[in-house]
Amino acid sequence: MKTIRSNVHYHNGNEPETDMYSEILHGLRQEKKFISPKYFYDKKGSELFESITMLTEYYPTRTELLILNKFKDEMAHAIGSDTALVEFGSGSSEKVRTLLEAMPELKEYVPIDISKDFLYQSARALSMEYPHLDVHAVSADYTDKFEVPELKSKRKAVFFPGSTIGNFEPEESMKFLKMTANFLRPKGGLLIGVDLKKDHAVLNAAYNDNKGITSQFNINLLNRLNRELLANFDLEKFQHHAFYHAEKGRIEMHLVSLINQTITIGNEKVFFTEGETIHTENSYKFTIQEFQNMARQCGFTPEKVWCDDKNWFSMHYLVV
Ligand code: AVJ
Repeated sequence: MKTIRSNVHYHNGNEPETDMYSEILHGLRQEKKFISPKYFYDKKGSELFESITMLTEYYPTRTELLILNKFKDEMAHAIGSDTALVEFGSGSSEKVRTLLEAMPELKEYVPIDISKDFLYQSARALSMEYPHLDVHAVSADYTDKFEVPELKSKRKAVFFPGSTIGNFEPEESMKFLKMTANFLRPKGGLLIGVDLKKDHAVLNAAYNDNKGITSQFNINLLNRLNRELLANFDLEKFQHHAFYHAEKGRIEMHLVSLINQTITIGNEKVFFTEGETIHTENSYKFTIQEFQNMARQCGFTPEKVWCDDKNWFSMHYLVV
């Protein structure tokens, strides 16, 4: 029998730290109730997000792909050869394919994601399309400490598209950037997608689409809690609310309770007054200067930034 050497390898980067029930209950016990946006992405939530990316009003995904496509050769050149490409939150590894087209000599790709099954399936598919690429799939929460396997390439570049950094609080962004700089040292770069400040009407429309998909995406979170944590939210009694908060430079998403109500979650009760909200997401927007200044404070040197013609979205290449 002939032995076939597979070019996909699986690694455990770290173990999930938090327990969903206690984390969510903790948020709902606060004066201002909140739930982390990471909980949006169950199967249905991931599908709804996919639909959001195709909406006319939701410009970020489409614009980022446009920038990637237009400047992929310059990006590949900035990253350089003999560099391993490490993607944080790789999901289906769809966006990286554009970059891979411009990097035919790339030897190693390291997708990191928290949803293990989906990661392994996507990594295997990709490894079959790129037989000369070593794919090291690492299941980990990349916002925590994690291990990656020993790599052959001289340096690493982290690919972090999607403006996911917008979901982090300013201090979390700083911590994340510092951790990433440490991960890349002694030498390496970060290619990151960052959504930009712009006309408030454009921002507001992107999170209040006509078809109500973003509303469904927000409300699906309650559906998930009902199913996975044995809660009894009445989905009709909460309403999607999203707006741009100019002073804070962020889109806020909330679920507004339409009446006074008590909900049960596991064995616990949570009371809502009419009009009270669960804050479910912040999506920070930056100017190019703001983002570069923050990155500098965390040990990066901005090397290059690419934008679309309207300056709605940016992709930065920063080095350590
Ligand atoms: C995936 C965090 C980039 O903030 O635009 C889309 C999530 N929320 N519509 C964003 C989201 C509502 C999205 N990110």
